Amino acid sequence: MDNKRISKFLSLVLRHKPEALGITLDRAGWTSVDELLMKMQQQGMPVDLPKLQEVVATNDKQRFAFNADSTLIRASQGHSIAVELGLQPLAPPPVLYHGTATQHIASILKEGLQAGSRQYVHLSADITTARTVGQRHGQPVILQVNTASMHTSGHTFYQAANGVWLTASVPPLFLEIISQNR
Ligand code: HQG
Repeated sequence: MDNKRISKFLSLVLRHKPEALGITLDRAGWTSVDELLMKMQQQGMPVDLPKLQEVVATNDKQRFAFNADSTLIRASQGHSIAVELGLQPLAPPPVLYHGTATQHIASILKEGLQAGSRQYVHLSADITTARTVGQRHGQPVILQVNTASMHTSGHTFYQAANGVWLTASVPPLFLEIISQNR
């Protein structure tokens, strides 16, 4: 099993469907490393601890994290199941970016950015990352989010362990299209 497939499988069970592997996550999203590896081996995915450590360390978006003594693992963001990541509210940089695709724009400009099936709306610190996120959905469109005004208006922001910015929703008032097909 290559690292990318292992990462995709971890995203599935640590963010969305732990029951697919027969594991449970605690309130903060952590699960036992030993149990995860045992259940994966039982289901024909022979991943050992060094391999898991390599996948976590080399993951392109640092999607996963171990606890201090490496007995537990969780996804750093992206959950659709309710977990309390224990993130502290943090003042965002003055602007952040959200990459989406053309087919979502009309709805976004009307309703704002909604978390949908995930816990939070995901925002990027740079345009390049936002474009990559948008490309996953189709022809990318980059929205600039006026996070300074949002923060002043009382919206709460968090930064996940991997640097992704999270907030509950973004009203249309704070959005501006800055790039389409550029
Ligand atoms: C759009 C990946 C219509 C939103 C990425 C997006 C990210 C609306 C899609 C992370 C809308 C949701 C998250 C509205 C938002 N009307 N469409 N009102 N509000 N949308 O995948 O932000 O590789 O749940 O623009 O890199 O694309 O999985 O969110 O197009 O960091 O680690 O609805 O997932 O990371 O799509 O991606 P998603 P996202 P990973």
